[in-house]
Amino acid sequence: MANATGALSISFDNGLGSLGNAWNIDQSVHGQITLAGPASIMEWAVGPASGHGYGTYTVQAQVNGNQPGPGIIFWPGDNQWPGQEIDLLEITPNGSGAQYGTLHWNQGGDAYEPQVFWGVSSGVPHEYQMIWEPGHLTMKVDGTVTASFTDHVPVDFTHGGMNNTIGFLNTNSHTSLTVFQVDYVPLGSGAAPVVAAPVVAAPVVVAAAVDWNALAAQVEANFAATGSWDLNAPAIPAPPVAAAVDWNAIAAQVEANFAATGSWHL
Ligand SMILES: [Ca+2]
Repeated sequence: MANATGALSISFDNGLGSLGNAWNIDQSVHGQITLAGPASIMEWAVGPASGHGYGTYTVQAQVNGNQPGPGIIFWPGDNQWPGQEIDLLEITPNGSGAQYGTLHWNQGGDAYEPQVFWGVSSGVPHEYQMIWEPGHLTMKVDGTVTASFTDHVPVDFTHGGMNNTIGFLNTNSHTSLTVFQVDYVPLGSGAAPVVAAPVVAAPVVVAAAVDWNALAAQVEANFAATGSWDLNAPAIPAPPVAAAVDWNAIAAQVEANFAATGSWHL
């Protein structure tokens, strides 16, 4: 649970912590949760202060399968989409099982930048980490930087923008996601005093809850319409900014970039 400094630690030894918006979660194994088939769990997103801001998010998790379905999702605190969605894990649709991260923003519609986590395999546990700082979003898997974003990085609530809530999703009967541990440490905590994030009262009404069933249906409808598995791109019309992702082209681009620069970033 969150402590006075705003840090968060959920071991699943004593329930679901702040992940109060849960649906179809398997808690049969002590100390972990599994999303098998359609399932979702997230913190309540009821306003821009919901969730957390700048800092380090660490998730111990394992995905099984090589199709789109599992997701580590940081949902916009205000529950509005298109918007400030950040995905720390999804699986590409090309059958390779490649994992990737995505930064979304609203630019008259959904716009997004995906980055492939090259060489990260499903079927084994990994430590997924996101470091959200002013102007820079970094993703790591098992301590290695796998994605780095410097454009369209959102501003957190404390600094005049919006927070994101922690969530996990699975939309595919051929995939699963098991989460062992979730930790969040605010930026600068332990080094300098930080401004405590405003406390949002627990909602009594469930009206603002994300309709994950609708999201899952939207994903499939969107794929049928656009050929893109992007989680939340509107099915009709196609996003005005973001075109369907050509994963083969991205992979080629990544390799070319690495050959040219020694960096795996796009
Ligand atoms: Ca645990």
